[in-house]
Amino acid sequence: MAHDSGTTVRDHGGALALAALRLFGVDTLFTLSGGHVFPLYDAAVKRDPPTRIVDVRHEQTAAFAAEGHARLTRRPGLAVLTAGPGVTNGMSAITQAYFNGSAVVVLGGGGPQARWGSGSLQELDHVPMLAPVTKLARTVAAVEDIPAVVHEATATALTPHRGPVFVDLPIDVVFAEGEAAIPPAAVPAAAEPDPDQVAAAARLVAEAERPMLVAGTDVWWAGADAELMAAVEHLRVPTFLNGQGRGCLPADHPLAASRTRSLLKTEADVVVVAGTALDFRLSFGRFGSATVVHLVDSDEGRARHVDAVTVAGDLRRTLAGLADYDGPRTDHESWVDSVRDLEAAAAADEVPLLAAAATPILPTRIYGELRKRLDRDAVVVCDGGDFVSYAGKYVDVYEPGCWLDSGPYGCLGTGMGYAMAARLAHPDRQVVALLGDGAAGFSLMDADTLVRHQLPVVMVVGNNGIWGLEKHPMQALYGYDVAADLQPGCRYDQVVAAMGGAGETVTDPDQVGPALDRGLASGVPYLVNVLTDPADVYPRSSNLG
Ligand SMILES: Cc1ncc(C[n+]2csc(CCOP(=O)(O)OP(=O)(O)O)c2C)c(N)n1
Ligand SMILES: [Mg+2]
Repeated sequence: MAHDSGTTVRDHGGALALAALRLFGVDTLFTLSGGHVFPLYDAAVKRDPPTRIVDVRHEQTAAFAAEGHARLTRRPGLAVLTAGPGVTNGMSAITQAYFNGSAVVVLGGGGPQARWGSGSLQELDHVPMLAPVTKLARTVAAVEDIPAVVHEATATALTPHRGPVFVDLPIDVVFAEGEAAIPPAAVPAAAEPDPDQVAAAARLVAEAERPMLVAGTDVWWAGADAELMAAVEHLRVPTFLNGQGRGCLPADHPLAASRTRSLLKTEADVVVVAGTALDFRLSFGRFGSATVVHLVDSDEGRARHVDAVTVAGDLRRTLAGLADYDGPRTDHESWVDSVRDLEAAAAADEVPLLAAAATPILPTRIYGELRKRLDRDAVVVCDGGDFVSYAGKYVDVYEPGCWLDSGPYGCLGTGMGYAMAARLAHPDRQVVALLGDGAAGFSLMDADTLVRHQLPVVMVVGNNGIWGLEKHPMQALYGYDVAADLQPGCRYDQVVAAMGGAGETVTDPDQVGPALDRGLASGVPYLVNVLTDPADVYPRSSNLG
């Protein structure tokens, strides 16, 4: 039975919840089994159209997968977590979604309302824990209220500034039957930016001598990639991309920059930051003496710690306004040319590192081989420390929605969740998950989920046998390190093979490329375990994330 918007439905709570979500385009749920949430499974299987159930091995993977799915499809990602430990296991991933502004809906099972306080199995009041890391956290008290609450929560998740929401469904509420209307899926529009402020921001950029722009995650969520390109082409601004902004301007666009970040602090006189926070990744919004223009998707995005010329509202309209600017302007061509020359020189300097023949293998060699093999629309997932810092530097992104990193919360353990989300969102593309050996340990058991659900991805482990991003700094600070070593040469490929996938260990730099080829051609979850040099330290400078 299909549930149409506006129709009144009589059904159990699970069916009422999924009916409300279906109208927002939710067709997949990520979960790990628990009796408290059985009605949601029943609805997923028996109501029409069915909702795909991806059952994982740890709830953090379910919540990371829901976030990854949301970030790649720009539809709400759905995680269904059972009461108590199911919900608490999802907390880090939900928090990461909060920091990333990702539209994730978490439906939690809950202990029975009728016996609340008597010590039921897995009874925990989730809402006070979830409230600080969600846009909305609510317990539904009556089955008839489920569609309205789920609808309000989903619309809230999708409203800029986006973020996760949590709806608690007590077991006696979700198993009950009730009658309720399914509200139509109307997502409130983003606020209109003030046209005078948009014009003033455009003029600042147009009249600058050496403007630069950084575009981030919310540009992609706003669907504003075309407007971004039009704006920077019209105003002639060298542009960096970070987070989910990567690919909104193709890496080989003449105005795309990635290797000259230090110019933001040393040369730029106006820095425009669009759709991302002025956080540690952007030196807290301080760029030498440059005037900072901050384009944010909502009032909550206004930075309080730094003075910036801020325009709040729909980023599509704001960027379209920049593209329409027709006032006075300064010629930027020599500036654009000088940035392009510096970018080309920096890229030329990288060539020997990308081809390095050293043994143990340098991480840069892995990226050199990967760059030759990645399609323009490949989806790349990053989970780790130093190893994936190189990805930020050397993986060029050509299309929007092709990149999943952890974002400013920096939680390790995303790998398998993000990888399965990528494969589900893009069944026909290359999906490559780059994993530190430490990071891999958080989620590798969920390679089993990739196998069971036939979700082939290539995993590449930069296996330096250490928690490199912690070991090297501890050495630098204390002259010794502790709690920073892993098993050298550990056979993570055999872990995946044991679960029904495949893989291999690589120690010869000339075998990295052929191993990647075998992985990409295998059609199964395939782990390329590359033993890398533990002495290699990522050269840390300004980090745009
Ligand atoms: C859940 C979580 N625990 C701990 C950390 C702290 N941390 C950040 S990077 C890092 C080391 C990662 O090691 P690995 O994945 O092996 O990558 P490498 O730096 O060795 O390339 C650690 C432990 C974190 N960010 N998230
Ligand atoms: Mg490591």
